[in-house]
Amino acid sequence: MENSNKISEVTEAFNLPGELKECIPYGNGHINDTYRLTCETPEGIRRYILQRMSRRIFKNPQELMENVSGVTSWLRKKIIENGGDPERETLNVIPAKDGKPYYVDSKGEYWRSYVYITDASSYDQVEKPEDFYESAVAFGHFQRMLADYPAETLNETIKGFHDTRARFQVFKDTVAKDVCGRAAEVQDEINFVLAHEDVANVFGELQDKGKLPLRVTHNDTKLNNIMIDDVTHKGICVIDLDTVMPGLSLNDFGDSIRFGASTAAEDEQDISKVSCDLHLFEVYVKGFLEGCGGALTDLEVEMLPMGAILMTFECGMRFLADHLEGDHYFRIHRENHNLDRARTQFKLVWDMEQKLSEMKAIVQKYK
Ligand code: ADP
Ligand code: GN1
Ligand code: MG
Repeated sequence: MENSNKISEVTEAFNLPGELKECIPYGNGHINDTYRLTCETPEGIRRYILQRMSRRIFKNPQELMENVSGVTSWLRKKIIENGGDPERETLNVIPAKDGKPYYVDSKGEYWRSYVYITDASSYDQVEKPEDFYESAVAFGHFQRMLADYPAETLNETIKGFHDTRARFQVFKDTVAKDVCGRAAEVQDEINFVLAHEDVANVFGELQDKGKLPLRVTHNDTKLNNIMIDDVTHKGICVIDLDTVMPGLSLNDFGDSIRFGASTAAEDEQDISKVSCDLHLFEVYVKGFLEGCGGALTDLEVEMLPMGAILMTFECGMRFLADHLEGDHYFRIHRENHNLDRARTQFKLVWDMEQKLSEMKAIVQKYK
């Protein structure tokens, strides 16, 4: 195994039971390096997740893990109060042998370990609408469980993560600098972004006027960040808590739509396959509003379709910016991978703009 010395240095740093039998790269996240560990113990097989946190992206992993520890302890308490199973319904941090919730290896890389959630799966595309509905309920419910979390104790793990207005300004600089000389080839995509400044600004402007509440939100609510129980098909556990921070419920809603209600994969190269499936949109609206349990304001509910457009636009702009900057942020697996991703997002934005009145009508049905 590549890095086997390093991996054994790391696995030995955590309090894992029995004998480590397997360590395999795991999952399809774009950010962290994830492994699944299998340990053999007298009581049977035990599995764990081991992750190297991206230092490039997360400038302060200690603060990040303070958030994760705080939020998972809070959820654990609430789950127990509600009669749930805290081993499966929240992430559980395995401390390092020194008691810290992370381990720093000899190269200065930060690692963490979680209990592996068994008999559950994360999906990269919706297979059954009912699963998408369950994920919506779970993401809405997640927000509700954190409604009274002391938001002031949360560290901002990525500054201005969903400040789309600020990201738009940074995007213009990125185009102007054009460090890789790629801008000329993607002028249509750049023009698409530049023509959408009003979209980039809309939530910032509403926030300036005090019209959108800050809530404790997940901020990365794509379908593969939720574990769906293999038997009950309930959205059992919200994972990938790196960006839990004060944010907008509209962004959590929107990010789920851009990923899960698309008729094609995020990196589909045949753009004609990409559109927003209004049935999946409807299923998600229903589940999310149920999961939020009536906590959203009238304006938040009204703006849900805009949330979908805005988060899809922001993500496309981020993919395109990363393509222009030389692919330093999102992990890529082929040439122009981030460009392909940006194109799917812009096709989706265009499609949702055509369908906006239908999306609004759907939201009215469930409010
Ligand atoms: P990234 O930030 O890179 O997306 P994630 O934390 O989302 O990293 O993990 C990547 C993948 O690993 C997830 O999509 C999921 O499939 C799997 N995974 C992560 N944590 C767990 C867990 N506790 N139990 C089971 N699978 C997990
Ligand atoms: C990243 O970590 P992952 O793969 O779940 C990214 C999200 C993007 C998403 C696009 C911390 O999510 O913001 O929407 O890729 N996470 C971070 O697929 O930047
Ligand atoms: Mg993830």
